[in-house]
Formats: sequence, C-alpha cells, structure tokens
Amino acid sequence: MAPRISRLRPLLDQIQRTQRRAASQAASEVSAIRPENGTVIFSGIQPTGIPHLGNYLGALQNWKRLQNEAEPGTKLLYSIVDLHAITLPQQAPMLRQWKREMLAALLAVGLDPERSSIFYQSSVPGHSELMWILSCTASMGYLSRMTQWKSKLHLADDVSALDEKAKASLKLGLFSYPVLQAADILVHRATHVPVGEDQRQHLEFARECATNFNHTFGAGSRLLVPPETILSPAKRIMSLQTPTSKMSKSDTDPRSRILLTDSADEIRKKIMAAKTDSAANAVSYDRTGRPGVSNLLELWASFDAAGRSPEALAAGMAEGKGSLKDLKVQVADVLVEEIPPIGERYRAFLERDGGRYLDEVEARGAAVAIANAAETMEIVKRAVGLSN
Ligand code: AQP
Repeated sequence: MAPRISRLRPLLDQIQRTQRRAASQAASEVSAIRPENGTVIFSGIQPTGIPHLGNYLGALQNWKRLQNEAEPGTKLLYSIVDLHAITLPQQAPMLRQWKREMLAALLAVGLDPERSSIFYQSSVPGHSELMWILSCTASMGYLSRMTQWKSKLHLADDVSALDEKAKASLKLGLFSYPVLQAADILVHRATHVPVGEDQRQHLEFARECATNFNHTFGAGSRLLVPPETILSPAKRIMSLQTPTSKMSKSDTDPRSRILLTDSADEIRKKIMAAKTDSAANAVSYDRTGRPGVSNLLELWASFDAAGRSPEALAAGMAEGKGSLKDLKVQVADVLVEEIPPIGERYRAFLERDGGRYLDEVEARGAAVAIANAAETMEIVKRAVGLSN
C-alpha cells in the first residue's frame, strides 16, 4: 500500500496546490467595491498605442468609476507603464509620443488629476528598485508557467523558458514582467487593483510575492499588502478580425480594434467588416461556437443603457428575425454615440497650453507617487537589511 501512495504523492500534492490556489484566488477577487478611507487603488496601462475598446471596457471605465465613487481618504494612482512597454522593442520617438497620447487619452475618458494621480512609471524609481528586491526571491518555475511571455512571442502555452525555441527569442525583461508588475502594485501598498480578466494570473503572482516577502522578512507581519483584484464586469474583448484572440494595441491589423480616437466613419467601417461566421444568418450568443457574433453582442451589452445581457439582446434580435448585418448596424450605432466624444476631448487635451498642461499633470502625479513609494521602500529596505 505504502509504495502506491508514495507514487501518487506528487499528484496529490499537485491537486492540493491547485485547490489552495483556486481558493486563494477566489478570496482575492471582487467585481466591485466602493472605495473608502484607507483604500489604495493602483493600476497601469502600457503606452504601446492609443487605447482601444478592450482597454476601455476591461480597465479604464472601471478606473473612472472608482475615482468617481471614491470617498475622501482614498488614494487613486494610475500609471502609464513605460518600463513594461520596453519589454518588447520600441522606437524612442514613438515611445515618447505614445506616453503623451496615453496621458491625453486617460484624461479624455474622465480621469481627473484633482482626484487621481497619473504618472509615468519611469518617473518613480521605487518601482524598479522594489522589482530587483522581489526578483531575488521570485521563482523561475512560477514565472515559466505564466502565459503572457508565451503569447507575446507566439509560443505554445506548454513551452518552458529553457526550451530552445524560447531561448532564441525570450529576453529577461519580458520573462520577469510579472515581477515588475508586482512591484508596481506593492510599492504603493495598493489594496485593490482594477484590471481586465487577462491580468488575473499576474495579480495572483503579486499576492504571492507579498506573502513570500512578509514570511521571509517580516515573520508574517504585513510589510507588503497582498492586493485584491477588481475584475471588470466586461469580459475579455476580442479582436474584430480574429475573435478567438483578445483585442490588442500591438495587433498588426488595425481593423482588429476600435480605438478611442476613431471617427464615426472609421468605427462603422471596422464593425461592418468584423469577422463573424457562416453558421447562420441569425443572431445567437455562444462564446465558444460563435466567437465573432458573441463579441459584437458583448460590445453592445457593455453600452446598453437598459443593462441587458448579450443573451437577452440576441433573443430580442432573433424575435425580430434580425440578420448579422442588422446586428453590426446596431453595434456601430451604439459605439458611434459613445466613442467619438472621447476622441474630441483627447485632441483638446493634447493641444492644451501647447502641450504644457500634460507635463504639469504628470509632474503633479509623479510627485505624489514618489512620496508614496518612498514610504514603502523605507520599510522594505529596513526589513531586508539594506538600511538601518
Ligand atoms: N481585449 C481586452 N479585453 C479586456 N481588457 C483588456 N485589457 C487589455 N486588452 C483587453 C486591459 O487593459 C489594461 C491595460 O492593458 P495594457 O495596455 O497594460 O496591456 P495589455 O493587456 O497587453 O493590452 P494590449 O492592448 O494587448 O497591449 P499590447 O498590445 O501592448 O500588449 C489591463 O488591465 C488589461 O487587462
């Protein structure tokens, strides 16, 4: 009997680890909170292009809601994460331009610099300083199982960092991206992090980094704060051209995404050209079987004033015998009402005071973030033995 159990031991351990991880993940996720005194909200976005509908529905809309509902005493920190952007090759003039454009876009969606601190990640040295300290205890095995570096390099999900294929293209910065992301969150002692569903795995890693650090250097006391994830109600928004992949700034096909700066005309053209399927010319919601049609229904539902679900919208269309073309016209109409006003505000912010307004907003946000990060770094350095 004993030898059989010992053979099963690795499997049992693995099952227990998976169960523990699922339980801890469920405990660390919420769909909405009302920020109150003591809450610290942090989130980031890469300056790798103009934000699209996926960024908006998966993250930015939630950032604005949290800001608008925050009670006095809540800290709101939103970072344009330029150090993350350079984990893939970037042209320097383009990166400089994208940083400013992202700042203008965040203001255009409704972030208010009087209430939210908006700053470039590279303006706050604490982010990279804490990253180094965390990377001294981060597990290569855990990082190797992360999916983002594989999807960025178009590698299979089961590839390991030591496989020949991965070694040929994988850079250390891209591999250790989740450690920097953990540092971004932990250096600000964020209690809550609003992100899209695609970031779930990284947030779990950040919690693990905080717990490990507290265990190693603080005898279990809360030197670093394990953050809770606030998942946006909008699921992952998919590419309009390949609806099995997520909508992304770096997709080479510009027709795959709706930018927050697109004109009404551009929006209509992209939606009318969206890939659906030839299963039927009627509308039905089936995320696995009909990803293109379901993505359009989800976009519509995300803006529906009556709050109807994608299933309810599909049922409503089927009753009226709506075709896929009718669905596209409907989705385009909804988006044309919502998106172009954001683009107009974006252009006004870019030009305000000859561009100086954006510099001032960033400098103010960075000053708050530098002071906030410095408090954590003092605690961390003392705990590790780097300072007295
Ligand atoms: N398609 C999506 N659906 C829902 N949420 C999304 N987010 C991104 N794409 C979708 C959320 O947007 C926030 C900022 O993301 P990011 O720019 O930091 O990085 P990303 O997730 O890698 O976004 P992109 O657009 O795909 O950028 P590139 O092409 O540069 O990698 C995050 O909260 C993310 O969840």
